[in-house]
Amino acid sequence: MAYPSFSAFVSALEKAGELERITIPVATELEITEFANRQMKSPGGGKALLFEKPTLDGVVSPFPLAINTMGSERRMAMALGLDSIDELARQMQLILKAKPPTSFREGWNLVKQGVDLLHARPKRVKDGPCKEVVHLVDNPQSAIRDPQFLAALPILKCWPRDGGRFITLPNVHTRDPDTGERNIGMYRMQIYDDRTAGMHWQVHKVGARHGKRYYERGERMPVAVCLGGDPALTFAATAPLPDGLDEILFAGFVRKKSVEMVKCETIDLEVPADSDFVLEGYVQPGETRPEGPFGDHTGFYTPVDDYPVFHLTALTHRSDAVYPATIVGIPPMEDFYMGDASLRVFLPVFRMNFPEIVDIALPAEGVFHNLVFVSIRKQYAWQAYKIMHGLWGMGQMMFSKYIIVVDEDCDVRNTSEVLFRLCANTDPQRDSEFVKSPCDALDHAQSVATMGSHMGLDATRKLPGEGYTREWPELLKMDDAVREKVARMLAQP
Ligand SMILES: Cc1cc2nc3c(=O)[nH]c(=O)nc-3n(C[C@H](O)[C@H](O)[C@H](O)COP(=O)(O)O)c2cc1C
Ligand SMILES: [Mn+2]
Repeated sequence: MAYPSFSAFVSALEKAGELERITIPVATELEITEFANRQMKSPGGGKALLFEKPTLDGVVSPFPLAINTMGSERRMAMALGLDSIDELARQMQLILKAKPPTSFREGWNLVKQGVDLLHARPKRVKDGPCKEVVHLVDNPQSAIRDPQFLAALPILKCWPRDGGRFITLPNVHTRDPDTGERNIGMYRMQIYDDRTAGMHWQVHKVGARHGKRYYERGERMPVAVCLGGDPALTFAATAPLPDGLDEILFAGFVRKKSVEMVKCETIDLEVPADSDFVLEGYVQPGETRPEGPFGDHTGFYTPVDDYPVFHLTALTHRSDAVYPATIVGIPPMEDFYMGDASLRVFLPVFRMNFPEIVDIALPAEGVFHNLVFVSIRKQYAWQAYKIMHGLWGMGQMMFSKYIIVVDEDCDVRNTSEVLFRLCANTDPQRDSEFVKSPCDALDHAQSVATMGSHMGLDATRKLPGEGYTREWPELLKMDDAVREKVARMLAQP
């Protein structure tokens, strides 16, 4: 199911009892963070919040602000129009397994897949709700008399030591100047003034790669930033899609409906017509400016660093636009649910490459890249090492600082169970592996930014072929018959 606007999604959350309205004025500086953080830290991710009167210096913004809209398993599934994320994982599995059907059921599934993929193709449209209000930066006859551009938006200052206000849920559209291929990534933006902002695409991300090519060609880079619209688009911008997989196509597939794309007013890019806000502009390759500090998803302030500068040329928006926001910080936060959904959806892709993988989890404490638990059906000696190296070689999994491999009967979503296996099953020297690797740009632990070491730990039971000469002991387990009998006894009044 697709949502025609961000506010339609917000209404759906409210109907489902997943949203609380805050009707009193609340400052965009720190106060909204404190409200939202309390929700994000409550069991299961609390509720989404709709601030009707976000204020900046006591002035109420013309736009309401919604936060924590994807911050629970249920809301994340609702954002993608699903009852459960596993439905989407099953659809991915079907497509990967597509082959000539041998039964009616298989045939039917293939037909359904064909239709779904048809829906995935974006559609070009001439106009759209994102153009209901158009402000051109260089046009003195702009629709409003006293033009306020970025200053009109209820943009958050998230944490006390932040270097300023940051757009925290921006879908940043760029294009590869060589191939014309489009990319959408979520890269936060620090507001410098009413018309310029930082563009925090880290060196390993696709936006940065596109930027480098514009720089090498000596050309100005068009950039469009979309806020809101169908949350499937926001999810697609954050998902670590295989490089070259178009986020718009992926969003269309997820929501079972083509994404309608409309041309920008001042730059040669297309954006989803249902966006709540579109910031059109450009990055002048070579121009950088200090960005940060920012209270980051690592739970620490990431220090000031130089990043490209986004120059606004137009701001267009819906007349009923709702400003989408999130905060990041000490886990668990809203982004945990977004990352977990990505992982579940792409588990079939991992399994296609490594059939022995049973499940993977990124526990909240590891803030995505620091800690990966993976369970495998082990068949041969040192298979755990093959999996570590395989994962370190797959897209953004290259950032995984610690990978712990366990046997298939260990539930990787239960951190306590994994720690038990880790402690019980490893000889630290024998079962660890260090490698050199690119590291997440936000990780402050390495001596030098963006490069350092990773560690893999083999917590599987050791096979005789792995040099283990003793007899591996058996894990305790109660007889099924006794368990069932006691369950029956307990059920009696
Ligand atoms: C809330 C949130 C904020 C993020 N902020 C940034 C950021 O500022 N810079 C960045 O490089 N990645 C950031 N990311 C991660 C990227 O969006 C993610 O790695 C994405 O897959 C990148 O897409 P790409 O592979 O198309 O570049 C953020 C993710 C989330 C969920
Ligand atoms: Mn991408």
